[in-house]
Amino acid sequence: MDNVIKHIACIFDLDGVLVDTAVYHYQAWKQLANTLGFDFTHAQNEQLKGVNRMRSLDMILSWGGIEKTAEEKEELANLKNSWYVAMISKMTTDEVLPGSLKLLQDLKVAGAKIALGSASKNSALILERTELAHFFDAIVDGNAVSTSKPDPEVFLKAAELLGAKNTTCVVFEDALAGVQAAIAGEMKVVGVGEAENLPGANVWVKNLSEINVAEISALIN
Ligand code: B16
Ligand code: MG
Repeated sequence: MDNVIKHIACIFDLDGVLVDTAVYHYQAWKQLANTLGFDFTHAQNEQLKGVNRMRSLDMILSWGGIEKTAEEKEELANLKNSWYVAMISKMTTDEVLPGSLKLLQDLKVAGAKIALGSASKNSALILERTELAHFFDAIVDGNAVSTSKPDPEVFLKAAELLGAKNTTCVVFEDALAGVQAAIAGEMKVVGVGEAENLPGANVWVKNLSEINVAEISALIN
């Protein structure tokens, strides 16, 4: 099995797969919405999973029925990000989601190539705070791509940096846009969440404790 896994590339989404930062995104977006005079719900926050910062702001402003200029939007996105960064700066290794650390360790031992494929522009800080950075052979995040999931750019770039064929990649995703991006890139997908919310994934898990190296290997072979 070890020989097989060496030819497999695993590409991990960050927020919602390795760590739970959705709670911090929620608090910061809610603070921004409240500042602008309207509320922001948990259900709305769910819709922002995997969506990049500026697109998230556009959706929130439309929910609040507010229009802003490009310059004002830039300022609002920066304000939200400053609050968000203050929160994630205090993250600890305790905030790594169940099963993530063990799976990364097992994949490393088995010789798999490992990349990050995230929409976040704050991935470096999150990986540093949670002490996960050393697992990754390549990091592709919101700073490195020009298009957002469901476009496959983030995952195709990760595969290229790993020197892997896209058909030998397994993507781990918690957002529908991310699952769609992986499918568009002709990659296998492990959906982290409910099957009804992540149609098209090859397998679904509650968290990464529910899948192991042999099962990942079987997705490709
Ligand atoms: P930032 P992922 C995504 O990360 C989040 O799911 C999404 O809610 C967030 O808006 C996006 O990152 C951008 O984050 O403002 O930190 O650049 O799930 O693709 O790892
Ligand atoms: Mg995610």
